[in-house]
Amino acid sequence: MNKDLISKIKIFEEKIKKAENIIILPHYNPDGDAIGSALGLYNILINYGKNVSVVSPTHFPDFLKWMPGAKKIRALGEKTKSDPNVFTDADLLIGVDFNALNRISNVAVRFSESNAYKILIDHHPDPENFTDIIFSDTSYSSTAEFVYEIISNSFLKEFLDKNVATCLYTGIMTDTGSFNFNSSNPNTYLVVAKLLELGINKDKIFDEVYNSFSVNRMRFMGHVLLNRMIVIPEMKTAYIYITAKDRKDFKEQFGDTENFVNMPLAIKGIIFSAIFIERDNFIKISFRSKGSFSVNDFSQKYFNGGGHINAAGGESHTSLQETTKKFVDILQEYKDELINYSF
Ligand SMILES: [Mn+2]
Repeated sequence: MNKDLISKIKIFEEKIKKAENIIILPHYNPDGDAIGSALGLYNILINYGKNVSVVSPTHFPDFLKWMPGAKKIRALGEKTKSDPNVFTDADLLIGVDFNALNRISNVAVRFSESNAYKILIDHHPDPENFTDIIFSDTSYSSTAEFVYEIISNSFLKEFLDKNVATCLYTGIMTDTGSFNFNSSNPNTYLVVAKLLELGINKDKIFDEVYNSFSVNRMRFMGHVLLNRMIVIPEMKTAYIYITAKDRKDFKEQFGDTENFVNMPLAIKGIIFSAIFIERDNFIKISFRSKGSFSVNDFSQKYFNGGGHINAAGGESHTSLQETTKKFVDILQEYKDELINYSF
């Protein structure tokens, strides 16, 4: 382990020991890695006897609600922008799985104004400097894997148990699409081996996360694949659009459109996929790619977003139709890069 990481872990240990009230924060609309990392830390700090809570800027998906500690998560909403008390009593804030203040939009101001000591643990590229220390390393599959690395090299190691391991495994599993991407680093499997030794039931975790759809969600998916997916084979690209009416017709529940964006990548020859969802005030966008084509760059440049090389988010404030037209027009500029992509 490098010196820098060792010295940061020392600070982490000191701050944990000293803290009287710790709040752990995932990003808004948290995914399995954000909640898994937050609850992994939460459970180990509970085991150590700390006063700790997880505050999520927004709701989190039902398929994560079985996780140990999930019922204790305080999920906020946009209204909390005006709640001055969110972090009042905390003397240590730990952000997980985000690299910029705007990823906790509705509590960003409260977070920066808080006098608490701030730690960030993340694996996204180019983190902003808004905490006292940053654990940032893109070589980890997931923030959960990084959290394991930190706690297993600290005094907290002795408080690792099955609950902690279950949460961290969920983070690694979901951020790698069950070890289909983001998971070429051997360290990921060394960590998974350690988590298995702690007694996790990996088959059950998979079942809880992935086999938990409602009938409506399955029919919604069928509709989307049949009627809302546009394939552009000469660009090795496919995209999906979802209208506000679609969401209403299929009684969309929070999290229902999760993973839709990955589906076109299952088509032979498709290496770039996008989804455009008509939300109440804007178009929510996600991008996925295979190999060398960077959706992080693509989204940063044209759709006010970012993320990782193969997975990124974005947004648009024009109509759904205009947004997809813009997307298709821009694609032309990337023709060579798309056709000559490499794994
Ligand atoms: Mn992550």
